[in-house]
Amino acid sequence: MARLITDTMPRREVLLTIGGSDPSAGAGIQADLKTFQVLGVYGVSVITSVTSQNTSSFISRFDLPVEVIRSQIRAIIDDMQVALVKVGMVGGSDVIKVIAEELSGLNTPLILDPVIRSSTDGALLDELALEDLKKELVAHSYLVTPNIFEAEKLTNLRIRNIEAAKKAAVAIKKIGAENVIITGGHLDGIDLLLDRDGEFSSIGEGMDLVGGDFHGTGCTYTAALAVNLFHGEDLLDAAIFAKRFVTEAIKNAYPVGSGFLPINQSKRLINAAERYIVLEDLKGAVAELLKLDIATFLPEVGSNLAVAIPDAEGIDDVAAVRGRIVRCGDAAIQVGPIEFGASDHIARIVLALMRFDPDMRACFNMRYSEQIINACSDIGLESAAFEREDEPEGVKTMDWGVESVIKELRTIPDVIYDKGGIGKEAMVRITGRKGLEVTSKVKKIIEVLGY
Ligand code: PXL
Repeated sequence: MARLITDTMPRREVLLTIGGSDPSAGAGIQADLKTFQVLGVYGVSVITSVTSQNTSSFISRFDLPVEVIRSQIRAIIDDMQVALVKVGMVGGSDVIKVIAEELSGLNTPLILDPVIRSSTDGALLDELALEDLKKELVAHSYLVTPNIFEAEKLTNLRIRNIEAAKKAAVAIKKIGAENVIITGGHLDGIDLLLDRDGEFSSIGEGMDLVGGDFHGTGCTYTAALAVNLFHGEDLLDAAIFAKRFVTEAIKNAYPVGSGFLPINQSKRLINAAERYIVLEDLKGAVAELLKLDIATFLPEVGSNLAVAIPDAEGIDDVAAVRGRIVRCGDAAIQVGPIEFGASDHIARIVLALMRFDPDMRACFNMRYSEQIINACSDIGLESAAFEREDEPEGVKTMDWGVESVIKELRTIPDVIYDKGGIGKEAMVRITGRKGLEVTSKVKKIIEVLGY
């Protein structure tokens, strides 16, 4: 029977983000919640302001009545154990004061991302509220994470080099923040940390950093950092992690909207899940194949079943049987384990299929015989052939033959074969969307042939 959640079960702590809503979901509390979720913590949110913005422009801002903000905060803290609070967009002084009041009794570390303008240049903080932000929030923060522009506003200093960034960090610490990170600090994307002991560290040197304008980098950075502090990392390690995380999210930014691309916090997790799903499919499919009486259908060079993840870029994104499936007497045996990068030939065919139809991610090769091709037509599988003789010099047979067939047909047939050439074994290739789809085609073919 399923285990019941009882009153005695210990409850976990949550992370609270207080900030503005971004309907385009690139920044603000949407970015924070995505980051918390993908990094495995339960995030809760209190909305201070409803912005109307998208990837290219900031249209308007509607700050919620302070009593609504107060009521949201109380709803959370009356019910949940909040481990850390991240504060982002606050809008104006009234909101700042309510947040400060409500958090004052909590004894929960505050991480402040002192946002002032959006990437599309919308005002996220009233100019008149800057002093209250410093007095009520910066002064009580465990960590403040301004970018250069925000650090300049907080300190009235011009930051054009590392020395100026250091001075600004010291000035922000004087306001009362325990730790300060100026992001993008010395003009070349490197972050500057000034910690509670007065030690400076640079973060990002040697990393493969990416430039350009994106939507949601600041929010995601600070949210990722908060998660790591929550997990007990020390501040420098948490800041290094956050920098790497946001850099990866930038590299995988979503191609949506007409302006600054929203960054993608989940690519790594999705990628890991896709790889797992492919391995599971392939394990099941290879087990099915080995249950069939397949040995006589294996070519001299052996067979492989290869399956790629969606968006595969190279053979390392394609899983297959290491050492192939080969004939040993009357039996077919799997030589090595199922792994990514285990096939070159069949993996290349899969990549060629995917260039034409990204959903066609699997392929298996078997020995050629006329009976096999006839069997395919008997059971309604479409097949098409290419001639090895037509092969231009210096091309990779696998890619060329398969591509030429697809280009001519303008669709991917179930079966692509060739009758071989001098020193080249004739081959049949069965295509499909998944490993199990390919094996079910193979099964039908060999059943028709009486196996
Ligand atoms: O990235 C800062 C930020 C924070 N909060 C909201 C925002 C932005 C930037 O666009 O819209 C709501």
